[in-house]
Amino acid sequence: MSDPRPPDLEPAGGLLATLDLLRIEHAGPVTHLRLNRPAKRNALSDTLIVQLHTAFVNLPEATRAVVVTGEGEHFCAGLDLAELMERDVGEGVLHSRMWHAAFDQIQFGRVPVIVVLHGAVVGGGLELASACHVRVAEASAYFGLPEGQRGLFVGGGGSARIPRLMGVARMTDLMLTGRVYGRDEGVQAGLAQYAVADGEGFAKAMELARRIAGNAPMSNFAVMHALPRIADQSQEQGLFTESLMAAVAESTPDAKERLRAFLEGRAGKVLRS
Ligand code: 1HE
Repeated sequence: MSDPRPPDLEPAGGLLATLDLLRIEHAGPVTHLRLNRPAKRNALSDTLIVQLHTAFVNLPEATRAVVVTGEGEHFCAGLDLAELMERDVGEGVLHSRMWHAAFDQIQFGRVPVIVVLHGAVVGGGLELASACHVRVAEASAYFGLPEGQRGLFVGGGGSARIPRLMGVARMTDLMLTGRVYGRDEGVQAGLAQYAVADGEGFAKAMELARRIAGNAPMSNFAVMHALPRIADQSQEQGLFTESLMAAVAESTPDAKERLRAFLEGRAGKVLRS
């Protein structure tokens, strides 16, 4: 993935700078987090999973959105298969729970996450992508769930998250047959919301992240935390949850100032761009 770097990107300091399998930079309110294990196609080793968890728990206070990318020719080759050989049942459960903790921190963390997908987005790589909120797919991206071929099952939250994007039937097909979706098929199936040319994913993601970072934090929180939970509730319970969340969001000083700005002609209109 080419990377037209915005001039204001600065390397992270402190704890985030010590995470050697990630490269983390800040551009104002946007934090860019890059999987940095290209020699192994960004395969998700235990250390990389722990570092992802650490990074998302320790985002700077000023961060309002995160962009995730992968270094090298592929976004992510999934689970590091070299680490799998000697695990027993108990260790297997704990390993999966470690992935859940890390990916939950992405989906249900403090700020929205935009991910750029290119090359292989397979197995645990697709599980990681599905924990993010907005997915931008470059033309080279392809999607697969080769767990069946490897004698495995998804363990990083994929069975809960991926069917919510593409449906159980499509995921079943990918897992049983080893079918691989190209970028356009993936977008059509709901695996990504934006399709861009090769090399344009980072710029698109930064543009989206800056827009998202400009929203009221409570509105972003509601979208991240209330929306998926309401989707899992009955309509009756969902409507009640919605009322509570709506009242919280609109009562913030931020919301009141934004409404005032619109009514006084100081805020942008909703126009087709
Ligand atoms: C790896 C991994 C990996 C590459 N674990 N080492 N995931 C998979 O079944 C996908 C397996 N990987 C591949 O199919 C291919 O590597 C790719 C299509 C992603 C990339 O192909 P290519 O030709 O660019 O690279 P390569 O030559 O295959 O790999 C380069 C190196 O990365 C090589 O190591 P080297 O030491 O010989 O240089 C590979 O062994 C290594 N590598 N992928 C470990 N995945 C929570 S449950 C989740 C379950 C899953 O994710 S299952 C799916 C696993």
